[in-house]
Amino acid sequence: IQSETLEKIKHTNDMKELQQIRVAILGKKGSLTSVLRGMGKLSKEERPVVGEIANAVRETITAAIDDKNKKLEQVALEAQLEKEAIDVTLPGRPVQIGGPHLLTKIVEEIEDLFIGMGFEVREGPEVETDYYNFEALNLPKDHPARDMQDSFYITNELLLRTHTSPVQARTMRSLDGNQPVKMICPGKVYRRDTDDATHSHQFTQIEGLLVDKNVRMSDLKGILDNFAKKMFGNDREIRLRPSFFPFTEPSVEMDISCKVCGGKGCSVCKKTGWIEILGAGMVHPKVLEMAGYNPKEYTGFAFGMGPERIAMLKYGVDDIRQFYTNDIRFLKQYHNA
Ligand code: FA5
Repeated sequence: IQSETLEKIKHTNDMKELQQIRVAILGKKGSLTSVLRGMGKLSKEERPVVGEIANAVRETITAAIDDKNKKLEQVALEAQLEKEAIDVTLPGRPVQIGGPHLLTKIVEEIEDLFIGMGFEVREGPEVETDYYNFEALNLPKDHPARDMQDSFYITNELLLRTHTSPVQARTMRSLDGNQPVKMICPGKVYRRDTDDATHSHQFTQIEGLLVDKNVRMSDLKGILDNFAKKMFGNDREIRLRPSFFPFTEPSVEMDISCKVCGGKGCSVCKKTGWIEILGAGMVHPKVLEMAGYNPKEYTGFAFGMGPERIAMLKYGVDDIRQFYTNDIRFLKQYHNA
């Protein structure tokens, strides 16, 4: 047994095989184990002689297995170290540096501009009640102007807000009807619009609201003019067109001349030379009243703009879908803008 086993141990290079050898000889049913078990059948004289030999064989084999095991472990460790060696001379992988999304930057820029004019920044829920999205803004359930904004309804009374104007009503309601308001509210809005170069079913708006005693249309015009000049520079033209919103009276829309074509007409401005960027007007007396303000004492103006369109104008982006398709090549262009 001894010479045969030592030979096997010598020739194996595998830890599993070594373990098998150990089991075959020294295991419960191993050949040496059965010799030792069979000792009882031997005569008194034979027992110590065979016992001594068997023990010596066991010790020799155990030592040989342990020794081989250590050697195999050493070989395995060396192989692993070699495999995992780090080549410090290899060049490192370039780190991709991220940056804020162009839209985030524009919204922050607009916020800073209005904060500079004394406005505070507020927020409101994206899942809105029918009441705040429409009714509190003078759009009762059967009002035809509701058709102007096809909406994503969740239940009969809950919908994804179609504009940031409900935050006007929420802000006024949160006060006691006797405090001036000067706030802007940026946020996401949702409409069942068909996506094209200038329309997206989800986009951003920034609402503005100023309520105080003696607020006039000329105040609105002054603020909008200041905003447009700071945002686009003195060389860009703006125009106010009369418009209609149920929550403002009178209402206007502000257009700005198209930078891409210089006012001549292109696909961005649908060949008109102008792009509509915001709606505005004097807060309707009914809206003030529903929010707890006395319209004889308080007046106000409000506006709502689309920062995507503003970014498109400022940076000559020709498709609104670029903001939402996450093409890293597009986004990277504006990291240092
Ligand atoms: C409104 O949403 C009014 N709540 C704005 C308002 C506020 C008027 C306060 C008066 C007082 P309108 O639907 O026109 O208005 O949208 C306002 C702006 O959002 C538009 O000028 C445009 O810049 C942007 N906008 C509208 N629809 C889309 C769209 N589908 N994709 C991208 N931008 C859009």
